Amino acid sequence: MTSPISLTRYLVEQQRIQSHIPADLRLLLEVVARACKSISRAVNKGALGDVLGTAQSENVQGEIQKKLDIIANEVLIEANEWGGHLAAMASEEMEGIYVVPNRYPQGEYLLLFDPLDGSSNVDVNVSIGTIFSVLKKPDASAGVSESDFLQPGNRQVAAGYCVYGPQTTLVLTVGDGVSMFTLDREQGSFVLTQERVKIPADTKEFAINMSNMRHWADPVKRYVDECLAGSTGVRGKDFNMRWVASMVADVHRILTRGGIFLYPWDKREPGKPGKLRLMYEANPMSWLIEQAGGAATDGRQRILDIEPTQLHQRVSVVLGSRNEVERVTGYHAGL
Ligand code: AHM
Ligand code: MG
Repeated sequence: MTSPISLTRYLVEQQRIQSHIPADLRLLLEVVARACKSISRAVNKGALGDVLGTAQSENVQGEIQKKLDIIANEVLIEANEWGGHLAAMASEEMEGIYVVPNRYPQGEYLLLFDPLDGSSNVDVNVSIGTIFSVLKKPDASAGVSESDFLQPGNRQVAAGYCVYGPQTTLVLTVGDGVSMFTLDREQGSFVLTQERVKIPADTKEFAINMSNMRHWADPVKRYVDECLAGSTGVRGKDFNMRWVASMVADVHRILTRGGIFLYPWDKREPGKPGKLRLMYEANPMSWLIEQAGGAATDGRQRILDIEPTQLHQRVSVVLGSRNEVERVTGYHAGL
């Protein structure tokens, strides 16, 4: 019988045997995973832990924060600031970057996160998650600034998420495929439960918030209309629809059984490229999807090639099974 492989062992092997990651990055990922365990505990307590409901504050995007948004943000900052592997952090819930305080050594990595994605689902006990992305400081000079974070997603050195659902699952890439780890609560450790995750190129399942249909641009409307027409339409097959309203849960389903996820630009706020954030949501998820053989675009170009100009930049997102994403991207190009 082979013994289960813990996240720690997996990362040591990635470092030592495969030479995929340096020691500092391994430590960083271990600390992020530890923080996710803590967040998972808080999420699990629910009403017993006085963690449900809204806080009396708004984040930089003008969204009302949930208590758990703030708790998760603090857990991630406190866990990561002292280890010596990071120069700074950026979060969906903080206006500016968080530079590692002088009392701790500064490392060469930059950590970005959405501490609790899908937090509108917290109070109704539906899956939510933490999304993270790791970049390297572009140069070895002392000090760190916001502009150091403005690197395209193709420069990420690690990315992942932890979904807090019926199981707590950590999903990770360091550029060598996608691996999944399930939290063993008795042991208190993440255990490798799937390696080399692969998304089928074709699918019969799409995910989009249909209530926005009247606001969509024509290529998106055309794609969804064709899915809805089912076996009697041009696609010649029936489609199923799912929308959890937690990107982590929707992406996790797509990594597990395929599908396409769209959060497109729409006419409600024409000046805004989309709802989701490039640096905390779209980039890490796009890299995971590509590493599993899928594709991710903003409807026109590969998300990972977008040169960011702002930390909290928004973007349209089309990701998942390759052939479907290419179809939607083709419709935007007028094909
Ligand atoms: P959040 O980071 O503030 O939770 O917002 C992001 C979430 C995604 O997880 C999800 O895909 C989307 O917002 C749902 O949006 P909507 O409520 O418009 O369907
Ligand atoms: Mg989010």
